[in-house]
Amino acid sequence: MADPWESTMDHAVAIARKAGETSSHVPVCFRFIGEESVAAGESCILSDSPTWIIDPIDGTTNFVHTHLTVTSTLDLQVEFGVVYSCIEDKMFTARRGRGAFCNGEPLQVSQQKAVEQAIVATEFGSDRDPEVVDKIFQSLRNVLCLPVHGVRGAGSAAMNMCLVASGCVEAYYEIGVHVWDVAAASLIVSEAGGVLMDVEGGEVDLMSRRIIAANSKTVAERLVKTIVAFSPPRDDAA
Ligand code: LIP
Repeated sequence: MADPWESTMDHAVAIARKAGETSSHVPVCFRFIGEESVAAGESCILSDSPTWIIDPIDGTTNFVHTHLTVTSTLDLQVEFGVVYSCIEDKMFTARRGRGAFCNGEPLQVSQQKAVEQAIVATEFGSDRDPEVVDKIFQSLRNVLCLPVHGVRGAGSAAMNMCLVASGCVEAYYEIGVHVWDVAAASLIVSEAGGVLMDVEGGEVDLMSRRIIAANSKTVAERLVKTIVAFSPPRDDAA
């Protein structure tokens, strides 16, 4: 079996070389966006330079409490995405147009489109503002009462999205995530046949901190009608 990590790195190097060729031998400059660098005051703005979007640990609360799932996520301008579930030793990878894999095995989203039969994943996030918490609970109540078959949460945005890609859950939504939580897994979901949507419908914007990842447009659109939308400050706000 091909080593997905090795081919991912080969691809990164190929992109860097190509960028170098087309820029009159100006050295390629990789940029980084990460939870820790942004917390330290660095920019979260995407440019034309190849950019690694990195979250060393997604699911920090799980990690601190020695709970189940902890993931590391990497992404390069959504050309490819890597999510590593270190507790389970599962490496999720995707390259644009080349499919999504878990430990080298192809991933496919669930074919279940009846929302009443769906498992929906979500998280409570980290914002403890009572007004925000109220909206999160209103959405949760609405989703439960659709009704859906069940609601789950892995404690990691990236892991929830990999569960969508694996066909274990039909959808995941959250308002309050960051670009480094979801960028890599967004490609894994779409390469596994899933769809990404904003919580008010339309195209997802990874800097907007709002996301629906679903197995189908049908399920995503049912969630759009159900979620109480709000807009946290964008990741790329100046
Ligand atoms: C967290 C996510 C979690 C989400 C939080 C937060 P962290 O990331 O994994 O699912 O609810 O909003 O973004 O802080 O563990 O990297």
